[in-house]
Amino acid sequence: LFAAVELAPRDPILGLNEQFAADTHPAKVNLGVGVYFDDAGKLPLLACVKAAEAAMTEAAKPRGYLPIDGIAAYDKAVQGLVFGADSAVLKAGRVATVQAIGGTGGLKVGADFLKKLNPTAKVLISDPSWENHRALFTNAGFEVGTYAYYDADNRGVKFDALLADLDAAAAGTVVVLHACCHNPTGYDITPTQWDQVIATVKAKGLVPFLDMAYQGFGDGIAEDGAVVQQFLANGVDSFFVATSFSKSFSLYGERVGALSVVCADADEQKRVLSQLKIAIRTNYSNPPTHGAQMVATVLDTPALRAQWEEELAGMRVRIKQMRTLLVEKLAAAGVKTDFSFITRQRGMFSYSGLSKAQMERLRAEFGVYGVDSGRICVAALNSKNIDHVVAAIAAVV
Ligand code: PLP
Ligand code: TYF
Repeated sequence: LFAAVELAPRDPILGLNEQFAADTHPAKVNLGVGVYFDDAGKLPLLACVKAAEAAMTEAAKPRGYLPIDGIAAYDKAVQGLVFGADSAVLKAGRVATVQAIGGTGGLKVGADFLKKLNPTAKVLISDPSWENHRALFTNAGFEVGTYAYYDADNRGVKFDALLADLDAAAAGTVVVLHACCHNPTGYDITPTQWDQVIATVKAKGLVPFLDMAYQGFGDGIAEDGAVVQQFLANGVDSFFVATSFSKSFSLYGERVGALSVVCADADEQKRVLSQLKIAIRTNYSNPPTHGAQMVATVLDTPALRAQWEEELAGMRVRIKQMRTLLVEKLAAAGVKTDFSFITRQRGMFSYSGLSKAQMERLRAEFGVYGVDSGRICVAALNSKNIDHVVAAIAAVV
């Protein structure tokens, strides 16, 4: 039966983890996968999560099936975070939100729903984007193209080309947009540029699908979510938002995410929600309890929520410190290339501008693991490993 099955390529990012684990270099550093580590190099277990979990254990509940769209309090908390608790679209009952298996699950439920709704639509993702965007939408049956994004020469976003590509897209095209902290480049567009994107989306009848996997890692929870407010303020009456708490709650393995679909009115919302539930039911029936219950508990308990905001701010600030330190130490090491662009990038990643050959040397000679594209996870740098990383980069540039 399986004689003709071909060996699939490894995920270019997750595959690096295996290679890293097998590396015997004494000072090896994993800057490959997008995971936040604290200054001790440890994956944090947030105190707010620990407290929520302890409370849940104390009041241990039996584990029945959840509703198809998940825990109601969780969905409501997600809506508050993404749209603002007092948002007019929420009051009008215009948003359908479902709990999902990570941000990836939110994207997939949205993709399946969109495919049924408009089978001939195309999908555009940024060039480059998170590789799974292409794979996931392709697997859902879409033809996936790209819109211009990274400007290697000027270290930023090719904004005119981006706008031209959106302008040339057919009506109904699904446009996947990184709400903040663009993965992999680290370059975001400005609020003024968002206004232009929104105007084009409206004029051309495109379908915006915001992927918000890093809310709170750019400038703050509300600041990073401001793009959603901009879509609403500009009267975009239908769009998608995928939410992930993998990073912001350091709950990678619990698979906590959501999909929210903004609809034109409450009647549309009911019909859309019913279709999202079909997509969920035919994929995995209903979501798991534990992670979402922890997140709902944190978001709904004022003291825990305050603690979460503080802990998230701590991660955000530490990443920014590592960016500054990396730039300073590279200059101090005598590196002539100007790496100051690293402090203009946001979120977990930096497109370092290093070539595939240089990334391979970093790995082979120094045990420093980044992605072949030159992407490094700044959130995995710390005060102990940064000197080794700097020495390695200095040696290969
Ligand atoms: N979208 C982007 C841009 C990401 O970087 C990630 C990272 O994992 C995801 C979605 C998926 O998030 P999750 O791990 O919650 O599925
Ligand atoms: O880009 C990253 O590193 C994270 C983690 O198939 C990730 O988003 C990477 C690859 C993948 C799933 C998650």
